[in-house]
Amino acid sequence: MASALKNLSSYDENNISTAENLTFGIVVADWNAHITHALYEGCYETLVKHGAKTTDIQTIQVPGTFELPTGARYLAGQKGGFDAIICIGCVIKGETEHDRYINQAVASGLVNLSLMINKPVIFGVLTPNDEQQALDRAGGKHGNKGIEAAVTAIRMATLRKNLGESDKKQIGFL
Ligand code: DLZ
Repeated sequence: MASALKNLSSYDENNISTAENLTFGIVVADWNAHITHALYEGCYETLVKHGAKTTDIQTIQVPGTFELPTGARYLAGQKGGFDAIICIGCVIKGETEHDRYINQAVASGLVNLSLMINKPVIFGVLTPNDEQQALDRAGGKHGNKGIEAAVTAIRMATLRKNLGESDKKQIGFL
């Protein structure tokens, strides 16, 4: 298995731009809260560690992963918006195919929102086959996916700023 020997959250801490002047919205799903809250802690700590001000981070909670795109849309519509929005959830495979429907809908919803608002919307969603796989990726042997989500948000928000992408509203968009 590709992830067998790899801590998925390893990254070069000295090669990340500062998050000092960036703003972040975080949406956390409450389903599987013991997992998602661990992911959130990893995410939040990483943003702050790289310079984000706690006053520049706004967090909201939604019932389940399926509600992440809607929560992210609400945050995107807040005055001033955010440089990046991070969505955190965990859908554990069960007896039925609910996980496929939720995961596909959420992945599409988040990428569509990102393209619509021209800002990064990060998919910090675990899609494990069982709870152990989730625990392994929420502070366990494969690291913490929340850390990866934070690093991705910083990188993408910085890239966007460096390319001079406009915050101006466009007709039909937010
Ligand atoms: C209904 C449901 C199920 C069965 N499993 C999960 C899950 O593993 N992880 C998760 O985040 N949410 C789950 N949900 C709830 C849905 O995301 C959603 O909140 C409800 O279907 C209501 O729209």
